[in-house]
Amino acid sequence: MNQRNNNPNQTDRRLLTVSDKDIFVTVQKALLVGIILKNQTRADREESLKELTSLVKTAGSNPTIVQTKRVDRIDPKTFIGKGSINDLEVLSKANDIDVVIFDCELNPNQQKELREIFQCDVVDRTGLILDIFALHAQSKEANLQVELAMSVYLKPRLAGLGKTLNQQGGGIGTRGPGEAKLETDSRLIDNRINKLRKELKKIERQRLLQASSREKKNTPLVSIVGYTNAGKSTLLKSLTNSDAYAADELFATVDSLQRELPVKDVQEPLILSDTVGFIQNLPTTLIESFKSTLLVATSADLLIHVVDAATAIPEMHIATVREILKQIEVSANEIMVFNKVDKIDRASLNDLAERYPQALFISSLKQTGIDELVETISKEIYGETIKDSFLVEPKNLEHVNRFGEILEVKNSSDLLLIEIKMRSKLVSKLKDLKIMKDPK
Ligand SMILES: Nc1nc2c(ncn2[C@@H]2O[C@H](COP(=O)(O)OP(=O)(O)OP(=O)(O)O)[C@@H](O)[C@H]2O)c(=O)[nH]1
Ligand SMILES: [Mg+2]
Repeated sequence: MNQRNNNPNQTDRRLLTVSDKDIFVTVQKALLVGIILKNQTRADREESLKELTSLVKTAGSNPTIVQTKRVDRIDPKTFIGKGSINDLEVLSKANDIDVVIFDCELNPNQQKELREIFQCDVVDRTGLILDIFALHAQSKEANLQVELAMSVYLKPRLAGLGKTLNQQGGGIGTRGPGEAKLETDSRLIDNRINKLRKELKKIERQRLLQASSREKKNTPLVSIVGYTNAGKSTLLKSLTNSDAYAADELFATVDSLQRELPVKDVQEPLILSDTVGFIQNLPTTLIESFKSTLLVATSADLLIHVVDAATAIPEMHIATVREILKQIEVSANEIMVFNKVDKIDRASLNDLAERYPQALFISSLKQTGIDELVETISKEIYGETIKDSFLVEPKNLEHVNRFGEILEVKNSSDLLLIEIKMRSKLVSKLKDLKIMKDPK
């Protein structure tokens, strides 16, 4: 079963940061700092705060206070500027905050400066996302990839963390995936990064070999992609009756999982894969490290782009996913699928249908729209089901079976005349076998 252990002590073990004080608290009190940039709409702001809150909860901390700060110009020392920092410092002290989390990428110097100001741990968006990936990594491949991404992130920050690491033996970004402790010796971290890169290169080569053997066998690969929490794993489960892990957490899946999907009127199933979700400002170190896992998307013949129909900002989710797909050079066609339609009213559904006329609308949870989706995938890959007649040499009859259902066989001089029900895009494969269309 691909089910996570529900270790009751998990929150005690997995704190965002580790300090003397943390030993006595079960769930850390976090001060969340949302960042308002120029040109952001209200919906953008609200959704990104909701997203930050979910990230913090998924990481196992308690979002005790949520604040937003407007940033018109990035302050080189503190990112948000002195005035805003003073307000937050007061709040942090008054509420006995354990960790301050900024919804932006802080450079190592800013992070060091802010730690000194707040006198507690300061985490940025990248650190937070890496922490969740470390918490959720299951396979050896995902563990190596997360460790690589974390080591690259940690390397320039070691100087700022030095004292904390020596005194307390840990800190944000120092707890690797699983039970592994990250290398925190600045002299050794480069060796570890090189070793991880080599191991991952090996895995990538194996994956490329698998992809080319799949191509040789003509087995199509359909990859489910989309924003995190859109319902990708639930869709894979519902399409293939499999045991994928789905949960109301961000980045519940950080591996890739492949299952067979049978197709009507085609003998061989195609391969359907689920993989890691995307998010706004996904750390580039993660994208680079996850190259081998993301091969399921880069080598796919077709993408199913799952969008949460209930989000207030589908455009942003769609644009984010497309941008990342472009970055990792995915070129396959996509079927856009709005999921969770059971959560929205008819007016919102009509509105989405008008704005996205090519999209399909489903509920993976309530199993609505699933048959239509399977048929759309089948048509995209194999074409429509047709009935046609061909002239076949008797010795080739057994090959024909692989491409469709033979309805009738008649003798025609020294050839056989067959009537077959099959998918239209497979007809060219029959021609490759020199099986000729009946001229009549
Ligand atoms: N109401 C409703 N909830 C759904 C539907 N599909 C998925 N969900 C819920 O949405 C949450 C996320 O589902 P997942 O399948 O884990 O989403 P995912 O896209 O795989 O997420 P990550 O792996 O975290 O990126 C879970 O709580 C699901 O039960 C749906 O059609 N309707
Ligand atoms: Mg998932």
